[in-house]
Amino acid sequence: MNVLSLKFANLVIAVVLLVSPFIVGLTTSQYDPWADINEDGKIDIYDVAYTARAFGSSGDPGKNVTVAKHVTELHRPAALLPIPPGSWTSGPLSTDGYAKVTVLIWLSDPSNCQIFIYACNYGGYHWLVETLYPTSNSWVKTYDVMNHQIRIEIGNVGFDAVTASVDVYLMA
Ligand SMILES: [Ca+2]
Repeated sequence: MNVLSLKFANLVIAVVLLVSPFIVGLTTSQYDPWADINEDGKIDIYDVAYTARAFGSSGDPGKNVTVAKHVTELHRPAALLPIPPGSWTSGPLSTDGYAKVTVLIWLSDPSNCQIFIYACNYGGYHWLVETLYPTSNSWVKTYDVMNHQIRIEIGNVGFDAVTASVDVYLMA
């Protein structure tokens, strides 16, 4: 066997080893986004080729990470809800596992309303975080999550019903 034949045989063996997992169906393992080098949603030969080109290089393994999908959740305890004279409460809304909570409130007539923001725990205790006297129809504020749950209360000291919308937006 001459040198050319040996080189060809080595090439054939390398190709067979490279493609054999694909031929025998070993590509059904769970998708790992860290192995998806070109971030096209599938692990294939292009990801292997990129790694092969970088073979032998070395350096700092720290990576710059761009988070494309924030973990968020939206609660809407009131959507154009009439609040008669008296008060309305959202009931406790879980904030567990989130870092920030944004409260967005719209009131048809804020002049006779007060907003109370409470932090609550699963033991039934609650703490008044803030009392607000809104001066315009729309009000929004972001808080650091301070306990397991948050509760929003709207007081209406007027003689007529007020329409309210309340959104609670959670972000990890
Ligand atoms: Ca890929």
